[in-house]
Amino acid sequence: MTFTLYNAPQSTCSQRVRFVLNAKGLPFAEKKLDLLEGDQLKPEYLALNPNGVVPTLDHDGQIVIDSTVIIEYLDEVFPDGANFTPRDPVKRAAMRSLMRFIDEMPAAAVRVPTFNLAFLPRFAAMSEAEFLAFAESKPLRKEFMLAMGRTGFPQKEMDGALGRLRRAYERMERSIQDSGGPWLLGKDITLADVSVMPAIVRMADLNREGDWADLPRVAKWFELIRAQAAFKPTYYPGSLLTERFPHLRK
Ligand SMILES: N[C@@H](CCC(=O)N[C@@H](CS)C(=O)NCC(=O)O)C(=O)O
Repeated sequence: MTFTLYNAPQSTCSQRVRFVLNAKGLPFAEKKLDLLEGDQLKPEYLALNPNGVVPTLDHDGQIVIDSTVIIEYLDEVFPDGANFTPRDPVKRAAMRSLMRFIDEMPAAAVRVPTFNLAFLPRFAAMSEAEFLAFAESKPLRKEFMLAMGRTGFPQKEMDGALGRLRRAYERMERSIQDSGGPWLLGKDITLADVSVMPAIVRMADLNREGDWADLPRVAKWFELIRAQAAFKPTYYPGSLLTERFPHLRK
């Protein structure tokens, strides 16, 4: 049984999959793509993942794409040991609903500050023609790139993203409270916790931990997930944006 994970150290979607593989003790080879260099848009990669994004998992030659699909797949195929899916169908449905919410809200919103703060200098250094060609070649994110442009998202867009993130922190707080915590759905960690983890780590990395300082359950949740044995190998050196882009350090 072999796993190859096509991913990027700082990619939030990749971090979900690394966490689950590490928690389950499943060894995997990593193929690291440089997303700013466009490795994800090369024909050989697009043949594996036509969306032109990471992560992609190769499990004994079978290709699985999309981080939430991959982590659900891993829990189905390797249910023993660390398991992140509730047995109760009602609870499982609640977990999946939260995962959809997470993909639509915090996971999508976090791209705005990420691109504006970290990646923009790379795009600003391109000529307009180079930038347009790069944006055009993205199967999933062409319009996102064009909306950002080489000068970045306007403040209104940044504020909107931070507002959506804030509503996600509030949803987390309520979910932890209603379920009895300390995890989003109660006493056991689930794939919903794993799904939201990278967005929270990213915002803390961008020096925005204060955004949930008034939400004690989220703060406690963040401490707890960082204390998980799988956390450190997932966030190996080079996984934080501030490590690659020192200008973000405050
Ligand atoms: N829904 C996809 C989204 C994947 C995604 O957006 N990946 C980002 C990194 S976290 C990426 O590869 N971006 C490259 C690009 O925008 O060109 C998943 O969860 O796997």
